[in-house]
Amino acid sequence: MNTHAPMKAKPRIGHSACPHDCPSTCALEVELLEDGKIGRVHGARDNSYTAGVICAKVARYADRLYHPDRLMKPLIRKGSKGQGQWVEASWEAALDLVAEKFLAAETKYGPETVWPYYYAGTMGLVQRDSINRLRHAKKYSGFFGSICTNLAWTGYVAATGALRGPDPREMGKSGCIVIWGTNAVATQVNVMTHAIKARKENGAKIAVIDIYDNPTMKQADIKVLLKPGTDGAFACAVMHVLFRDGLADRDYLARYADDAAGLEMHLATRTPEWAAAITGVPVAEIEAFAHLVGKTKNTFFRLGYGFARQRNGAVNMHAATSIATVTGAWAHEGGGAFHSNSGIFKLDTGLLEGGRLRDPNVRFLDQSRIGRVLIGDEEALGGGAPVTAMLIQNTNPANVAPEQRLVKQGFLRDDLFTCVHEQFMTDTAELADVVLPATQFLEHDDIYKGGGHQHLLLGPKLVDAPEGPRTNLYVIEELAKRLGVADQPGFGLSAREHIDRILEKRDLGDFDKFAEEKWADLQPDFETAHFLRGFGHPDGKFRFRPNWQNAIGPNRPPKSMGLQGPYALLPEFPDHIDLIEVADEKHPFRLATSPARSFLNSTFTETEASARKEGRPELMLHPEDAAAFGVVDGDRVEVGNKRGEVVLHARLFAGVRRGVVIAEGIWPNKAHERGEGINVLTGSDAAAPFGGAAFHDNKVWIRKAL
Ligand SMILES: Nc1nc2c(c(=O)[nH]1)N[C@H]1C(S)=C(S)[C@@H](COP(=O)(O)OP(=O)(O)OC[C@H]3O[C@@H](n4cnc5c(=O)[nH]c(N)nc54)[C@H](O)[C@@H]3O)O[C@H]1N2
Ligand SMILES: Nc1nc2c(c(=O)[nH]1)N[C@H]1C(S)=C(S)[C@@H](COP(=O)(O)OP(=O)(O)OC[C@H]3O[C@@H](n4cnc5c(=O)[nH]c(N)nc54)[C@H](O)[C@@H]3O)O[C@H]1N2
Ligand code: SF4
Ligand SMILES: [Mo]
Repeated sequence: MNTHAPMKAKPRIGHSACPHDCPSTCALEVELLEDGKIGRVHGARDNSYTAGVICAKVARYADRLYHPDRLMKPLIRKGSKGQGQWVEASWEAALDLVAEKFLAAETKYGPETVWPYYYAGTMGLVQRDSINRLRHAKKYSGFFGSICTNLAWTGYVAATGALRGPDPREMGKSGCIVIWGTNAVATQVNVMTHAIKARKENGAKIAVIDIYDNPTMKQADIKVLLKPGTDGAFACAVMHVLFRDGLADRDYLARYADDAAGLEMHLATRTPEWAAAITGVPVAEIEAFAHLVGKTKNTFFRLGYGFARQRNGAVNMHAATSIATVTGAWAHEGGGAFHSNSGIFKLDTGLLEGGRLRDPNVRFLDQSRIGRVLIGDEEALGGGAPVTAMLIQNTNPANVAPEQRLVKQGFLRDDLFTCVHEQFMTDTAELADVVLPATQFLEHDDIYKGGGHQHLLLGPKLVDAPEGPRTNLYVIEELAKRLGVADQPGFGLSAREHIDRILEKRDLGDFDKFAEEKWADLQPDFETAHFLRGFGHPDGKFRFRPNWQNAIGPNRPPKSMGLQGPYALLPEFPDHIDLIEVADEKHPFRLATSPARSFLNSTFTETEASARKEGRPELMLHPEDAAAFGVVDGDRVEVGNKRGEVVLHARLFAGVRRGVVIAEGIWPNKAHERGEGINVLTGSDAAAPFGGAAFHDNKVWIRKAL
């Protein structure tokens, strides 16, 4: 007989996937409470990559789902733009107004005047990418998504010819893990799970290469603290030492590389002394690192995005990847260079995205250059019609895009009509004409690909949305009806039907199968993943000499767009190239705008726990640099360059090189004095070879704020 008080019933568990723009794409277990609400969110223990671990911000998802500031009603602007005055409207009335404005704009300037603008606030294929179907059906302006992955992917693919790599779970078996330019503790926590497993179980060494002693470097056995934008120089010197000291795998090179002899000759002058002067890393540390990775053949190079957010980022990514080829690491279990597995999934999303409706003559506009597009810059517009109408989903460009002053100036134009579909009143929503409330991921069906692993995961609807918010798919479908394209292929299907079709085309079953099995592991076999049957280029060889002009890349914009950085300046072999904003007398500091642990881009800035943990917008600077300005901890400092200036609070921090400053997190603009955020300082110029934003590459001046 049970004499104890009745135990509280264990909550039911719903299975899902994290929808956020994070390479970890965690498999989630969501507590479903009896009142229809969610409790805590946990990482799925039986998913071999997530392995039970998720970040703190998603564990507390209830804070975001039931947030009192969540948007609940369609809103139509009253008064002038950005004044914060709205009238509530019915969905019918709001959608009618959007359609009417889009049709009027089209009548005046042609369809390219409408620019659907979206990004990865949700990574769900259905809710994120359905906007493309509407865009193609209506021949609206194209969207070149350059803001995040372009430089990194281009550099990696220039080397390997494919966007995939060794199974990231192999990290657990590596002898050495090099975490390069990714603050994994903050930005993709599962990398740490597997790296630390290797340290515990095999005594593996963890090396971290970054520009400040961030939470990831704090956990490292070997810390390489280099100057921003100098990873190419570091990689060259490491390879120089590998050749010099007999640690290059010459048999592997003969078989798998395009021009090892040429590389060796080129590197003759790229000595550790040469690199030490450029990178700030002492010769002995460069040599020790080279010996470590040269002798530990099963070294796993885990290459992140951050170090590619420099104007020479593609070259640096290519150079870092090259080390694994010189040591022959690829041939070993637990070895090789991994950046992203995005290329393994090969899903046919043609119906979802309206591929067949696409007109190749329609112009493309660059996501990162939205400021210039909106202020009517001829070059950014490709000489075509002005943009006078926008639909924005899952992104917050007034906060996250570079050249923020131009972006805001553009959104404030009276002849621009903007509809923002959002979960919260973001900086961008505040500048809109119509704001539509969006569901959150637990309230709709979708399917997600892992970037940092190999699972395709289902995220089914687990709870009912409150009255008000509607899905992205709903908005696209309702606009399609009003804009006269609802009879085109791909329209009229539910999210579940889209998921069924995508899965069936790849022989992966259907929605119901995934609801049962939760995910599918699509990791290619060992030989393929390690490129043992050859790299992705036609001749199967790794490219030490990439053809930058014709570099292939999953992100390559249409040639007609004419968008290219100064590719002619890119080097023939891995090298250091000063395409970056080199510090000068007027701008003695180099600023990186690195991610904050408790935010995810502009998301979670609204949740109290995250904002409390992050404190306030700060500038981390070396105590000796601070002293030179008479700045003490907590002082207000003004940071500026030709693009503008912002005020931040100084945080003295010895874990950064002199001359380098770090501002963590994309705080809302309104969290700053003057209502202007950190992206006032970042540039939108297209980096070589073909675009991408260099968020961590800014020369700035600093002064004590008055
Ligand atoms: N908590 C949290 N998680 C996130 C995000 C977030 O904002 N917050 N953002 C998400 C998104 S959209 C993405 S794309 C990923 C990105 O995640 P990561 O791949 O980690 O890339 P970043 O966060 O841009 O930068 C990583 C590190 O690179 C460093 N870095 C900057 N310049 C250089 C350089 O020249 N050389 C070297 N070696 N290091 C450099 C930065 O200081 C930072 O510590 O993270 C995702 N996850
Ligand atoms: N200074 C600086 N700027 C940066 C970066 C940096 O490192 N430094 N990183 C850059 C990078 S890598 C990226 S990827 C960008 C990302 O920047 P954003 O694209 O703004 O990224 P998120 O904050 O992930 O998502 C934006 C919005 O999507 C909304 N959202 C989420 N799910 C849904 C949905 O289902 N429907 C709708 N309608 N909305 C939804 C969220 O509420 C959120 O406001 O920022 C870039 N900007
Ligand atoms: S934000 Fe990243 S680490 Fe956190 S739960 Fe989502 S996928 Fe996992
Ligand atoms: Mo990103």
